[in-house]
Amino acid sequence: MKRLGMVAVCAAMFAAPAWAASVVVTSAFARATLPGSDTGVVYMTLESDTGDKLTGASTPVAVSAMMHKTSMAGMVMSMDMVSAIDLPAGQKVVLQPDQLHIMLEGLRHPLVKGTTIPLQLIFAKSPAETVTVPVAGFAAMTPGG
Ligand SMILES: [Cu+2]
Repeated sequence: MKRLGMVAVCAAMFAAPAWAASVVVTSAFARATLPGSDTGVVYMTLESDTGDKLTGASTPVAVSAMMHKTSMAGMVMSMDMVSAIDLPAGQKVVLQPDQLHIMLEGLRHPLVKGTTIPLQLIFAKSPAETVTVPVAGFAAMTPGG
């Protein structure tokens, strides 16, 4: 009996890192699109206990979902594609207006305030996660905006 107990404990210990490796996603929201626009944007807060990278995203509602970083060069605002977003262990990484964001291009339908869209996030180490992203106002700065 005692030996069986030990086996169970070891199995639990080996299983633990798989749970710890998942990335916690909070405060996700998309902005409602304006008439005629087929481009959307998604923001969220990501936190990994162990350190990870966001390496990609996809959604059935758009042809592509890419990671962008907005930067200012003088008075000119530009967006650069980033291949990955680093998630340092235990640190909250915030994707927010005028900074990092996920750009949805080729929307298959408008994003309407009060609805939700599914977004799959792909990580370097953690298993992919699908989050349900609420659509907020077209100029929202927060999920409730
Ligand atoms: Cu962008």
